[in-house]
Amino acid sequence: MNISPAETLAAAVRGERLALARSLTLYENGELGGEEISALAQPASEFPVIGITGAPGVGKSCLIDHIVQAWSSAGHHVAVIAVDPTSPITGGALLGDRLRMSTADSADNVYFRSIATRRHGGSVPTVVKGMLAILRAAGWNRCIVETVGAGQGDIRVAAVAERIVLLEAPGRGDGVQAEKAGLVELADLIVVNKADLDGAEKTADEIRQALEVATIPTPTIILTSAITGEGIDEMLDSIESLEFNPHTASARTRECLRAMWEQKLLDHPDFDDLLVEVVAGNLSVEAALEKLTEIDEG
Ligand SMILES: Nc1nc2c(ncn2[C@@H]2O[C@H](COP(=O)(O)OP(=O)(O)OP(=O)(O)O)[C@@H](O)[C@H]2O)c(=O)[nH]1
Ligand SMILES: [Mg+2]
Repeated sequence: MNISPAETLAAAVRGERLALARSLTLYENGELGGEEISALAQPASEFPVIGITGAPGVGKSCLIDHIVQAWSSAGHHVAVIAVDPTSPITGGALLGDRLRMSTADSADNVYFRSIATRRHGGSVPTVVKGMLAILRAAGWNRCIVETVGAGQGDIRVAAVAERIVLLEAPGRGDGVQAEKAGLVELADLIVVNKADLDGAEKTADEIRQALEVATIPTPTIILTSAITGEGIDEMLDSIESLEFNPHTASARTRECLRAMWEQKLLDHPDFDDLLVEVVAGNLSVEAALEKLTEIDEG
């Protein structure tokens, strides 16, 4: 009756859905290590992981619902990881997502999972990366990561994806804000949702202008409405043919390296002890950093 984490993972890879849920939880809880995950065979020529990011409420979940429906009816195995910022305030939003996604999740070839950033803090990108590896090894050939695009941490989560779709909506006046957040330079595709509302064209223009000023190669900008269905097919076609872009790839890779570096620092066995020493005044921050980044040549 006692099934080991490794056996559970093996069952997940064989396609057992319950074992998949358990494996993801085991991994989230640190009971399945990075080595086991790295050892998983990843299917070759996989469709890129799509990150969907944008400010709260722009319609990420609604659009993902459309994508999930299209892909699952085309016979793909679609998995969605929703990274939930989970403050007491947005707790309701997660429930909303769950309800909205519930139709999709009941299909055999759709899998929905949310992860709470509250539990993982700075290690969210690493956790999401590991989960994606499990999902892919288990045959989920189309993976989506939904993440709220606001701060630096969110950018790092988005950077875990292999193509990034940045969502905007009219009337938020944050075309420039998104640029400041560094998200625009990661975007392979920009979608202005809520095109059924006034100002969507204006928002698209503002983004174009901001990109021109920043001299960033302008990605395709598409207007959609998750409500009326306008632009959805065009968005689906675009996602289908998102090419590898060296510019966004290097922006993504930079964020991934930063996230991994930070993780490495936090995981250092002496981290807590050094912290105590610095606080006690026995060590400078610089000296602590030097110790943490010393290269082990032994
Ligand atoms: N008018 C209009 N409303 C939309 C559209 N898409 C989504 N909404 C509404 O916008 C609200 C937020 O939609 P969500 O899909 O939950 O947005 P989200 O970006 O996933 O939100 P968070 O996950 O909380 O960041 C909901 O009330 C939707 O009904 C659209 O195209 N037009
Ligand atoms: Mg959402």
